[in-house]
This record gives sequence, C-alpha cells and structure tokens, in this order.
Amino acid sequence: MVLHEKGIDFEVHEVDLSNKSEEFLKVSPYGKVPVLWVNGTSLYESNIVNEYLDEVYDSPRLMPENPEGRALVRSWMAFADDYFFPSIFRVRMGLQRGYSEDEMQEAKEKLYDALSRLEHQLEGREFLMGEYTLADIAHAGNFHRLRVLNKSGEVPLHKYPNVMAWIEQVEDRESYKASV
Ligand SMILES: N[C@@H](CCC(=O)N[C@@H](CS)C(=O)NCC(=O)O)C(=O)O
Repeated sequence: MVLHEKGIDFEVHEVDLSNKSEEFLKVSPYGKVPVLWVNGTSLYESNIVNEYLDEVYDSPRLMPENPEGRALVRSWMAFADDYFFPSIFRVRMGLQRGYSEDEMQEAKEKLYDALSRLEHQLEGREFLMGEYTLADIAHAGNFHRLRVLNKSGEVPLHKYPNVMAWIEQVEDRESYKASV
C-alpha cells in the first residue's frame, strides 16, 4: 500500500511459502513475507519497511511532522501487531489450528476489546490519527479476515460503526485496491 500511495516503481516476486527456495531464504532470513530488496539490502518487518519508504520517498508523507505524532503512530503500529492481528488470526484460524473452545472464547474477547479501543480512537476521526498515516496501513492487512468473520456472524462489526466507516475509507483507496 505504501509503494502504491507514493507511486514508487517496484517489482513483485511471489513466493511459495510452503516450499521456500534457497534464494528466498537468503533475502528473507526468517522465511517470511513481505521483504523488500533494495540497493542490495533486504528489509523486512512491514512496519519498519513502511517507515523506511516514508523516509526515503517524500510525498505524500505518511508520518506526522511532530515527534509526538510519530510516536503515537508507532504505538498504533504496535497495537496492530500485538493485539489486532493476533486476536483476528486466532478467531479466524483457531478451530483449524486446534485451539479449545475456551481459548477461542478468550481470543474473541481480546478481539472485541481491540475493536472497542479502535472504535473509541476513531470517534470524530476519519483515520486513527485524523490524517491518513502508517497507523491505518498497519491494520489494513487484516480487514479482509475481519470481513469474513463479520459475514459468518462471528464478529458483529455493526456494533463498531466508527471502525466500519474507517475500514470502508481505507478499502476505498486506490492503494488498497491495488494491493489485495
Ligand atoms: N511481523 C511481520 C509478519 C510477517 C509474517 O508473519 N508473514 C507471514 C505471511 S502474512 C509469513 O510470511 N508466513 C510464512 C511463515 O511464517 O512461514 C511483518 O509485519 O512483516
């Protein structure tokens, strides 16, 4: 999404994660995607890659000008990694991965708590920081899974109207459409 937002030229190399090649493992030391190969260096961890791209390519800026604002964006990026993603992943994949009913219930409660925090932050704001930033992009990778959970009735998204409006705003951007 950041590459598209900034109109950066890039090539995509798809990898088979069930059969990782030596070439891929040389570029991605933990065998994970995404990984960005730039000027002979591999960069990984999507939030870190996104900050790198925002530093190197000026426009449009996806981090606030002031240090406090940047710190808050990083807090939301950590929230996406530590709360939002793991709880969605567990609720979505839990039964297939052998989690018990109790573990699934716990994951659902964590997900509802994460959604409530987002709902609160988005009150009166179009995006997490008001302006569109890397904080929004950090969450977007799981919007699809969240929609699937909403459709199956497992997550009542209608109870989080600010979150729903935010998801729609992000999904409506060309950078999102080009990335899914
Ligand atoms: N925190 C990492 C997560 C990367 C990650 O877990 N990627 C998954 C795909 S979404 C992956 O490559 N899984 C393959 C594996 O773990 O073998 C990031 O944001 O880049």
